[in-house]
Amino acid sequence: MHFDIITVLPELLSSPLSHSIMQRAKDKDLLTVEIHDLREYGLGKHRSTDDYQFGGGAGMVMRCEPLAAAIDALKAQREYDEIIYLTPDGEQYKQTRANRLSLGKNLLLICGHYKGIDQRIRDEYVTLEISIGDYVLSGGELAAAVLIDSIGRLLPGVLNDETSALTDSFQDDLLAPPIYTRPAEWRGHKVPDILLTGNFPKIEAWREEQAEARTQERRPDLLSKEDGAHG
Ligand code: 6GU
Repeated sequence: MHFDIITVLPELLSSPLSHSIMQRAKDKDLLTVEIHDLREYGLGKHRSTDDYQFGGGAGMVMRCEPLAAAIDALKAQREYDEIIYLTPDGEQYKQTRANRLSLGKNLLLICGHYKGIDQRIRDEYVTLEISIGDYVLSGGELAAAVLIDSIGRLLPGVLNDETSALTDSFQDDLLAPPIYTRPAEWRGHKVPDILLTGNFPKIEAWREEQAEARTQERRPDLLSKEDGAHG
């Protein structure tokens, strides 16, 4: 899968995507990420990419022309499954969306800064708008990294048995159960006996029960979802 990212802060994106699972996905060529500096399409001597808002108001807006030039250049090279704008007023990002996006081939991510991008770019090019939660970030870059990580780890061959996505929280609308490793007793706290029995059907049943209890306790909204696995 290939990601193109348009940003005014390319440095912010390279590091989070260069470790662990993401780096392995890239090394195996299962995931390719190209970061495009919007400044290269900026206007005039100063390569300007933003301007004041029409109608007044605090904060700068990212101009149409540099964004359009960057997007057009990329669209000439690739067919995109989605052109995504990362924005706090977008659709709230969920595992189901990550699952669906992971089936695509090419995604273009547009990171906004300042107050955001001119509405006309959204109208003209953007096919999907995503928010990663109800709080405001200074720009879309960290949100783009969240998308790439959450989608990248779902690509066939990226995870192994040890890191399998099938048992993740949210994958079946349940939070993950508690997990333990050695030692079997630490500061007087024992690992639940069931996990030491080797009785795998019983262990699986216990995990399911724990996952449901934890979800009931912390995220009851997941259990009452109409379209969820638990009705
Ligand atoms: Cl996608 N962008 C920004 N700037 N802030 C956010 C966000 C995105 N999602 C939540 N807050």
